Amino acid sequence: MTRLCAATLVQARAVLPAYDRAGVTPGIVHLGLGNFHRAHQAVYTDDSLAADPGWGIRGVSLRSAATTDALREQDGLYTLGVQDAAGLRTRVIGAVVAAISASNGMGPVLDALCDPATRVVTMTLTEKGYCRDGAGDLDVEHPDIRADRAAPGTPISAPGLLSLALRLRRDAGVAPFTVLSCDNLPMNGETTARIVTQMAALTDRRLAAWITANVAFPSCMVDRIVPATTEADRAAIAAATGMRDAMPVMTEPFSQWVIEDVFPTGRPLWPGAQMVGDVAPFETMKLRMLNGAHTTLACLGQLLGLETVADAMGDAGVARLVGRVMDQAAGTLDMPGVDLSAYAVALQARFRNPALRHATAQIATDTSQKIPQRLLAPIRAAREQGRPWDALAVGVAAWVALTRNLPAGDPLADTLAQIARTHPEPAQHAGAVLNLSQIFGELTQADWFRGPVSAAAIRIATDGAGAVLQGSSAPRC
Ligand code: CS2
Repeated sequence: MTRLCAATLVQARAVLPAYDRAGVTPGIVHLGLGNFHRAHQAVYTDDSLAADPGWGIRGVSLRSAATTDALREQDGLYTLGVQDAAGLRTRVIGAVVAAISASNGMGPVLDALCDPATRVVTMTLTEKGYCRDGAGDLDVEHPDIRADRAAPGTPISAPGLLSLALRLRRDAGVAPFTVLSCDNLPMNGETTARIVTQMAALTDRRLAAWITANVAFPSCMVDRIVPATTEADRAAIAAATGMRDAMPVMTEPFSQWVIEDVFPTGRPLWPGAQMVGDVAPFETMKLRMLNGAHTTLACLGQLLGLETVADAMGDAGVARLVGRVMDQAAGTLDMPGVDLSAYAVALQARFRNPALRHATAQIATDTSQKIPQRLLAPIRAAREQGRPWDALAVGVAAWVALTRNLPAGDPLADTLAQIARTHPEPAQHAGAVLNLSQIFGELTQADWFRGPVSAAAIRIATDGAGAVLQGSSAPRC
């Protein structure tokens, strides 16, 4: 079967780029060339290129070369498969004009970042890529940050790379780029600004001040469900398009991007994105209602042996709890004019999408990094407002129970494995996990929180996750 690439593009049975790719020039560098970026920001950018071809994306993989190697063989082209009960729609995305891996050295990455044509740097690093400590500041003891402090000219962390690129641009008299974090972090713009300036300050205080004065870090809320691609997905794309594509991405019809419109160096049109003055309410809504429910459902799904989100939603007890998580999260929000019940109904329909095989194991990855913004923040808010939070507590308890057998990969995996080894008894285990201040902060000392969460975790460990899914046996808060 013919491989998708520039020369064969016209043969693909799919919607093709609506612009002449030869005329596209790079304007964006994206750090973290994973599936999410390719199904989200790259699609909005693809929609912009007919009107303004100056915003091609140079995509960077910071860790592995597998994605960039495969994309280079396809001249950056890949198929987007949009799936729901109605079937599969395919479209070839042409916005990625170069694919660069950092695994063979940062030179080419720095060249792209320092190119004056690069006016916007977007990133999807996942939560752990920001190297934050429990308070949300740069973790100066993080192994990557320690390495970058010792050798700032050859960074391996994203904060180190951005801080060096901004220094090189300042020294060369080139205007800085705008930095747009597209990760599921609260105040992702502010968070990125903080870690990058703190990184700069470790070696050059004047650079930190220059960044604060000159670099824009808008926040944004991103939303689209994008499962990891499977062999079956590749086969389905090949059957639909008639082309072999090593790098297709499957997703849902829904897509949302809410962006704080602060781009002193310009930006693509990004049709369909919502440009706003303050992203925070959208971000909080999505983190608590969608991602909080996702994390709860993923941990329960893992405990119950339910492989995908749709499978988990097919379990009446899990589905009921997911609805209650969304209700309780919604109760903590202040969103005048937004119908949060309708939002919850729409989210549950998206979770039930029978065509998407979104693995609960995928969402359960790195949960230690996700729990604070997704579940602890709404628990704190609900408690302050005197609202119920027992369903939110089940999500935390499910994770605590899950860490008794956590697969490797979580940044806290070693610590959690040691706790599981040294505290085999469920009550002691829950107590020791809830002592982790880098996750739970002041909640480590709060009996009102520890009591119900450890009761539910003990129940799960002794009687199984099904035991906390009956409404009456959920912890009383
Ligand atoms: C998920 C998100 O993997 C996860 O943690 O909760 O990737 C989720 O699918 C997206 O945020 C949806 O926009």
